[in-house]
Amino acid sequence: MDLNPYDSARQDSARQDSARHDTARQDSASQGTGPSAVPSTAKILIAGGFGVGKTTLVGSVSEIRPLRTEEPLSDRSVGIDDTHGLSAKTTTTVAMDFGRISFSSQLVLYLFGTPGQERFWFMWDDLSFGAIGAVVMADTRRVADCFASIDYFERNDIPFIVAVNCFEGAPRFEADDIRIALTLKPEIPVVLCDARDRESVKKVLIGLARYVMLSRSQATTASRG
Ligand SMILES: Nc1nc2c(ncn2[C@@H]2O[C@H](COP(=O)(O)OP(=O)(O)OP(=O)(O)O)[C@@H](O)[C@H]2O)c(=O)[nH]1
Ligand SMILES: [Mg+2]
Repeated sequence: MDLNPYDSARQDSARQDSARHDTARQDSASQGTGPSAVPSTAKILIAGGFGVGKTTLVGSVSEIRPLRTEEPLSDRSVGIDDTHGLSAKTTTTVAMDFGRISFSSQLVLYLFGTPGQERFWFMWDDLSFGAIGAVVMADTRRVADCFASIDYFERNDIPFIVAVNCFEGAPRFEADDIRIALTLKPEIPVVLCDARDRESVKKVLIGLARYVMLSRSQATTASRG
């Protein structure tokens, strides 16, 4: 496991951010397109219960080699970590995942995958610092596992969408049925995805970006009275 991965990821991302902004400024200067061509960067959290596919999602969409902090599931986790339906799962995230994706030159998302197990939840406040929004992943075989993430983002006023990771053999439901099962507000998007598929994950992230922009513009309108 990398030592202090959060710090190193922050330093890496700050360095990359700075380099990218410089490049973008040079590009926009050379094209004469002005400061509006500088890409916006945003931090996104990928959350959800144990083994729902957070690390897989970050890895399948990241354009850089993702930072992972995986440790083997040992005998000590028997009876604690429910691996039902996850026979291929041999490791678990103990700190975070980190990846990056650019949508054209205008929007760069930094993806922070959270650890799924309760014993690592003390890190969530640090991980969520500065995040503009979150994807809460759900597995229909264990829907209740995402309640803790939903509660956390509702409590902290962080906009989120729900992405159902469609494992083979898991029951299929319509997005509306899942929204009801999770007692979500009607405006919160629920999307079905395959965490292993880059295009599918990109649609999830675009859905979140749209929802965050909509939430912000509604909040601005409301505050103007
Ligand atoms: N069949 C199938 N397997 C998947 C899918 N997504 C993830 N997996 C597998 O499911 C297991 C769990 O995936 P992870 O990405 O490690 O889950 P996680 O949410 O990061 O797990 P923790 O960090 O331990 O909470 C792995 O063995 C993946 O290969 C999927 O969409 N379909
Ligand atoms: Mg993980």
